[in-house]
Amino acid sequence: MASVEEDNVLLITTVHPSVNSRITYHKEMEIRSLLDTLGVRVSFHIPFTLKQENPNTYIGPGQAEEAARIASETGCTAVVINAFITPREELNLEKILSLPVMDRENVILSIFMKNAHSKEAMLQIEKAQAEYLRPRLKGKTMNLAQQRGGVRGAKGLGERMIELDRRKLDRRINTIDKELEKIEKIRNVQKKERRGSEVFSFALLGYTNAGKSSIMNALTKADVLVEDKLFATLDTTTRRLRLKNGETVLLSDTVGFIEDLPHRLISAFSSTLREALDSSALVIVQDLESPNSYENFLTTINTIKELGAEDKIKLLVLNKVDKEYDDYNTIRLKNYGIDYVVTSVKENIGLDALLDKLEKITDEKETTIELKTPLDGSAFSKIRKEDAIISTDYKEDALYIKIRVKKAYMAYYRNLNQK
Ligand SMILES: Nc1nc2c(ncn2[C@@H]2O[C@H](COP(=O)(O)OP(=O)(O)OP(=O)(O)O)[C@@H](O)[C@H]2O)c(=O)[nH]1
Ligand SMILES: [Mg+2]
Repeated sequence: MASVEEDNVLLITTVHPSVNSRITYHKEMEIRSLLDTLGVRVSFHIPFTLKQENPNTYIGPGQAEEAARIASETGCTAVVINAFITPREELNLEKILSLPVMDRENVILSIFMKNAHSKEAMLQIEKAQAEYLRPRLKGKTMNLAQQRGGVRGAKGLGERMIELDRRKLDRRINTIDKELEKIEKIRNVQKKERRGSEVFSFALLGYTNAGKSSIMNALTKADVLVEDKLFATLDTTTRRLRLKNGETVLLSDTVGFIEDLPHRLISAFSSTLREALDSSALVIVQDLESPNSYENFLTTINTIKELGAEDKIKLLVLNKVDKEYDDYNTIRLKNYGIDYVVTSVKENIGLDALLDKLEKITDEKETTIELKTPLDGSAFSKIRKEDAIISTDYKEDALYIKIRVKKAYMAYYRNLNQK
């Protein structure tokens, strides 16, 4: 079995001539960090300029030949390409290179597989992997598939699935779907119970490695795994958080986003993500440290849109202010139009201000209150014009008025209640 030291990977990145060098550099750093998370060692990197994708080999045939030559000269045992390539392109490249080829989706799937702990996350990732592998089974020789084991983390993908044929894969996907349905049913019951209690809930969302779990731990004393690795968190964890005004809210930490998150994964994890997005408000965490902090933030915003949650109340947390950061990106983040707070979990900066903001958001939330008032209707003049009367009900003992009020005014209205 291959060890980390033996991994000897040729990394191919492709650059469109119009893309600026800062973004190109960031993308290279990101795939390197993804591979680092997998424990894969890159020994050689080729950046190819690519105007247009070749339908047979993704990169140009001449580039594929050049990569084959370099791979053989440097003794590489596998090739990673930082792009989503089709099964056909992959197969053709493997033939030219005589080495297993792993694309960006395979890298991300392998990280998810490595980091999944709960039964649900494991089922979700197994389904995504089975779907990824299904069109790739044809034409793969057993030998090549076994060689995939040469790339760490891809091992599971090659070894566990290869002896399965397509029909068996389909049956497995079916069984997984049923198991996931069962889990979702339980989740829906829990959700209903939570809704009934009208507890305000916040979801921490954002680019991977931004510090979501660190914030969760700092605010709730939860013991969620924090790691300087991408996709450390795959399961949603929810904890109670007591605000300074005494109110208890819920805070959820969940899976991070990345640019070009495989669609298969978004749909495999959609129920987990939806649960988070069902919260009353979204707390978007973005680290300032990344040279592409603004683009990363836009990826989060777009993923939230894709999941249909763009209308939720949002708060932006700009984390890791203790690190060096890019001024231009930071100004753009602050001017985006979402209320923000600047924090450092490491240096304990801004966490108190964050709690204040969360409190303010819960205060803005509207709720329904029923007042018991004197029958003479004198209470009407005391109802603020901003608050909507939903119903009035004259009963023998009192006039009952239902109104929608902001939480912040609950105490004011409670005082109007007839004793
Ligand atoms: N310097 C600095 N490091 C931080 C800060 N907050 C978090 N980190 C570090 O950043 C890394 C990632 O933190 P996590 O809390 O795991 O990030 P996450 O957003 O939950 O990441 P995923 O679950 O992988 O998506 C860890 O090494 C943390 O210790 C901060 O304010 N300053
Ligand atoms: Mg996390």
